[in-house]
Amino acid sequence: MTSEVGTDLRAVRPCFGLSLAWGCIRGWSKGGAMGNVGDLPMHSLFWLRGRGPGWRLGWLQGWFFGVVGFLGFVGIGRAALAPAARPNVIVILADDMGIGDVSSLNAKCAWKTPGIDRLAREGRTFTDAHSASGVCTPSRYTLLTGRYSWRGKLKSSVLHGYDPALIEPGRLTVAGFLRGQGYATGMVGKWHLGVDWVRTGPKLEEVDFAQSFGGGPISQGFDRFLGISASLDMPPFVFLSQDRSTTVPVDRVAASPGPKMWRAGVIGPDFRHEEVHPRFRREALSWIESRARARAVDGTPFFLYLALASPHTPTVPTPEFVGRTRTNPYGDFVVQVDATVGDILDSLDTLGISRNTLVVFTADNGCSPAANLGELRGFGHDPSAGFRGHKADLFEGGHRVPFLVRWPAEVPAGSMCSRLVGQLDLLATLADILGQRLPSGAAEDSVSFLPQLRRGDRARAGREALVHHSNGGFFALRQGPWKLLFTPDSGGWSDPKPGSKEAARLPKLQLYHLGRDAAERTNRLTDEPKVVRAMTREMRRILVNGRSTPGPVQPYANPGDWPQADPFRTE
Ligand SMILES: [Ca+2]
Repeated sequence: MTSEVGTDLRAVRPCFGLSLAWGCIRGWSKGGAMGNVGDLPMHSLFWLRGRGPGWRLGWLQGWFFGVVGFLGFVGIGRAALAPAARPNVIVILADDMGIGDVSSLNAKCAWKTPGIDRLAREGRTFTDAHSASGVCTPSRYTLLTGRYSWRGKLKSSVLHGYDPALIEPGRLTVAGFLRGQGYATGMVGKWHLGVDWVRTGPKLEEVDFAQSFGGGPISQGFDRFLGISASLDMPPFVFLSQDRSTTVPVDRVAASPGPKMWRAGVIGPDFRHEEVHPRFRREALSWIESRARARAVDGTPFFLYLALASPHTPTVPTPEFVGRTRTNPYGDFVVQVDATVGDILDSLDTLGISRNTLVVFTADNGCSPAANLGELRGFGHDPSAGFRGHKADLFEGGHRVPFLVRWPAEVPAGSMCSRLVGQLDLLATLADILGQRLPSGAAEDSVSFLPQLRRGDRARAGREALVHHSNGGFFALRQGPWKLLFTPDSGGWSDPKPGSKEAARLPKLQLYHLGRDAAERTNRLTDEPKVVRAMTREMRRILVNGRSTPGPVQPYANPGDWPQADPFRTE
């Protein structure tokens, strides 16, 4: 398999080379008669006046082909030699997995993750990388659009399986952008961004599953989709293929208790929760193989967004993984996720496309309490690796996630980066890789981390601030080592919870210096009033401008009832 960089461009380079050679010969043979080539070009037209038409035509042809040939030879040569040209892109997104669940990121991890660790060994590990939210839907919106989810209509919490589409029609997504660049785009897994079902009545489940739906992956830039509408614990329990359900569910399944927790709802005849992860794995491997073979023939690169529904609840590792970690079902399920990462890397090797395939592994938010954190502590395991809090929170455990990138053609193996990056930076980064400018109304909060991919901490350009968002719709701003939480509490599910008596006794804001206090224990609010004022101003600027990157102010959903944003909407 040879589908590496620039193959198609190299094929045309000899044409320009021939043009250059012919132009040189033709131009020199005619120009030589001038006796003084150095007179050109200022005097050339004047000098040509005394010559016959045939001579002039030959002379001009020579220079024309010479110049075109030279520019083509140099330009195409540069493009062909730039390994950044059109890598395949695979983004693997785990669901509810902590930074401490990866053995290369946590010396005390209670299990080994050889698949993800291979990415660390062969690529770059980002240690200060974040999902945009502590929960699924807003995190996924932001990853795909490069725009903070809270600028859209969802101001807190998540969608469910029957909710309408969240991504605005016409908004550029990573998939839409790459498709526009000639990529084949595929998604396998959990969408969780709403679809516009054909409804048969006002009740939640009154959906015509025989009809196609709008607003899903196929409407948002993906050529191919196989997956589920929301989390694996949320009905409807049906597989979706392209823009329709693969079956019409007629049965109902009762709610299941944890750790195999799912809600009651309709279920398709071909749907078993335990078989969802294996099916996503098979589908991803099969699509990668078919696209790799297609690229070898037609040069079309591919983008795969593999949005796993695991290790989120229901915690259903398949029999070969049950008991593997000797911890609990969550640990076994994490190891199954890791094995899938390893299988994908192996398949890239087999297909001969590892070198120019950019692979990202990350998670949509931190570990959930549903993993049974107390039980894991008994095994010496902390899914947040010492950071405070967990899924849903503004604390680091909510959104500081594993983020590893392997791209052998461009990224040094075994490298680290401690600079601040976010999943929302994917779109700007891919545009940067492809040398494209994004429209001003797209990816309003996305900053390229290509400099960090190449140079790590030595890179000059990079993200300077990042907004965090919680399940409760609360905000925090990160800037340099400082993190300002605009709440007295976690903003999510860990203590102190929003609205709790404990929170009511605390200062309204929390300021932490993550460089000295990564565990967010000492509130520096009263010590650093200037930092608090400056960061509050910055948060306001980011909100009211409708964007955080340079460019014209952009519209955003700014309803009257948005109490979490009130401190930033008024002077
Ligand atoms: Ca999640």
